[in-house]
Amino acid sequence: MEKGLKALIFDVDGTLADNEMDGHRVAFNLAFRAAGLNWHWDEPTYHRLLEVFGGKERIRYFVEAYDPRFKAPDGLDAFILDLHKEKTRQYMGLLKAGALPLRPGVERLLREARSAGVRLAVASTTTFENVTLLLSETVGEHAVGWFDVIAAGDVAKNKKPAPDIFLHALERLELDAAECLAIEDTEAGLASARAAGLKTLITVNPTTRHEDFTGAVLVVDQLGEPDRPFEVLAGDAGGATYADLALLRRLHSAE
Ligand code: XBP
Repeated sequence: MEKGLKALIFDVDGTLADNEMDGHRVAFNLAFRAAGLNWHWDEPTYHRLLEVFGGKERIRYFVEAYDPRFKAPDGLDAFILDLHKEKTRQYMGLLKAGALPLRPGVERLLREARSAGVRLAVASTTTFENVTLLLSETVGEHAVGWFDVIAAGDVAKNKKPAPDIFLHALERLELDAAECLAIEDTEAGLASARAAGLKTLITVNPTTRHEDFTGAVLVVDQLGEPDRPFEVLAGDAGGATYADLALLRRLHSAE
């Protein structure tokens, strides 16, 4: 039996904001410089590193793959924790400077869902405070309260593409996967959401456009606005030109 759409579960990085290359990457590099390291992640390098989800996991992978002889004075775990704290501080500085706006259609869709009584949640790999600050710096502090659940960072043991973070969000929403729709921007995010049983809409960004999104209910280049139509990359938008709740309900109820 078809269940109605009760909640939208959003990924954050790349989905709410196009913030990987100009946000997280920049913050990692600023943290490396502040720590006196000669590491620098240029765009092609970061593109490859994006296969590893989670900032701390990404740093660890980088050390092992690119600088295996690196020795941290008090051990690698403590070093990564400190370096990642500095990266979060730098990233929050970029958010406060207004460097990272929301993607087209995001705020409109959040408002529409709220006024229709469709609940909102986040399932993200990034640090919790990065999510709340992104919302308060873009929409306003009140927007944090729009979300019933912000599942973020290390609350999930296994990061995407494992389903843990979406399962955690569903548990806290006290909803079945069949009552929700996920919105993601990456192949790993799609795999994570689908493994949790969620139908998933994909809004690609330049970094993820060429990934494999087989299994998504629709793939578009952005959520779009009435005066800024999206491009449909895969699936059937039924003539819609932007993602509103009517389209999301149709996608959710389709077999
Ligand atoms: C994106 C990520 C994050 C950020 C870095 O995950 O992998 O790790 O790049 O954030 P998602 P932190 O698409 O699930 O939001 O450094 O705070 O981990």
